[in-house]
Amino acid sequence: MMKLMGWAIALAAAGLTPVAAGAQATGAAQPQVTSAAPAAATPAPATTEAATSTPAPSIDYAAPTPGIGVPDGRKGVQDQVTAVGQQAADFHDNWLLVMCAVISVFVLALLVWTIIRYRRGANPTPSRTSHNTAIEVVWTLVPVLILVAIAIPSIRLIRAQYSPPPADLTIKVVGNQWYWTYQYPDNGGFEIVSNMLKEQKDVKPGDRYRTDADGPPLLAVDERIVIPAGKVVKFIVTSNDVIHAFAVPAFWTKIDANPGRLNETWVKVDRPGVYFGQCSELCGARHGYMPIAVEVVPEATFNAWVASKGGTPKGAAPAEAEAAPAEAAAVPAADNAAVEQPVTNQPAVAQN
Ligand SMILES: [Cu+2]
Repeated sequence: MMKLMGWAIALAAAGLTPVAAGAQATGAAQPQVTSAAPAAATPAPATTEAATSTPAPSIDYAAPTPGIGVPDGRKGVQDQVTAVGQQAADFHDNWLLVMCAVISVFVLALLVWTIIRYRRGANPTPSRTSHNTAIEVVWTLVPVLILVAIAIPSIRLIRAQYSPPPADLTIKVVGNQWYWTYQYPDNGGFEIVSNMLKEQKDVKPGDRYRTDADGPPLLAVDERIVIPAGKVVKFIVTSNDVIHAFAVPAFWTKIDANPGRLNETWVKVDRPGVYFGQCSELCGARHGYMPIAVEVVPEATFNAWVASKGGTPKGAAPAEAEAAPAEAAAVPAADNAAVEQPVTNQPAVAQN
C-alpha cells in the first residue's frame, strides 16, 4: 500500500514539473517588455517636478574603491562602514568564530583521545559506569554558559539594529522582476529606476555599457541610489511582484522586499564612496542580474544630485525651487574634488 502511494506521489510530481517549468518560461518572456517600460517612464516625474526650471547637471559619480563596498576575493565579511556593521562583524569575527574554533578543537580532541585510549586493543574490558554527577553537572552548565555568552552580545546587536535614531531621509525601495526602483518622498517624490549595466559585447553599438568606473560586472548599475554621508537614512522596502531582498553587505543590511508589505531598515554611512549589493532572495530567472549600488556623497553633492533628478532638497520651500538649481549647479564644481577623493587617496583612512 505504502509503496503504491509512493509511486502515485512520484508520478504526480513528474507530471507537475513540466507545467511549473512552462509557467516559469512564459513568465520569463513577458517581463522583458515591462522592464523596459519603467525605464522609459522615469523622466516623467522629473519633468513634472521641475517643469519651470531647467534641471541641474548630474553629479560626477565616484568610481569604486577596491576592497571597500565591493567583493575583492577576500574570505569573510566585507569591511563594514556602518556602526551596526562594525559591531556585527566584530561579534562574528572576534567572538563567534573564536568560540566555534575552540569548541570544535575540544570536541575533536576528546574524540581522538577516546578512539585511541579506549579502543578494544588498549581497553579490552570496558567500564560499566553509567552515572557521574560531577561530569553531568559540568556538561549541563558549560553549554548554558556558552549560550548566555552568545545571547548577550547578540541581543545587544539586535537592539542596535532595530532601534534606529530618527531618520534624516527616507527612501522607498521597490523590487521588481528584475530591477530596483527608488523613490525619494522627502525630496519631492521623484523616482529613479536602476538596471544592471551590461557588458560592451552584450549591447547594441551606441548603447550604454559597463565601464570599470561604474563598478564590477554584474554589480554595476545605470542609476545608483545616492544618499548623504553622515545622515540616518531609512529604507522602506517593498516589492511590485515577488519577494526580493534588499542587501548591501558593507552596511550589514539585508531585508526582504515583500509585495503588499513594508519592511524597514536603516543605515548611517560616514565614508563617501560606492557600495554594492544584490537582490538576495531567489526571485526568478534574472534574480542574479538585479544588483544594488549605493553612492554615499557629501550633503551638498546630494542636494545637487536631487536637483539634477528634478527633486527638491529637503527643507527648501517650493518658492525657492527656482534658486535651487542655480545653487546646485555651482555646487558640483566645488564638490568634484570631494566626490573623486575616494578613488584615489580616501580609501581605508576612515575605516581601517
Ligand atoms: Cu529579486
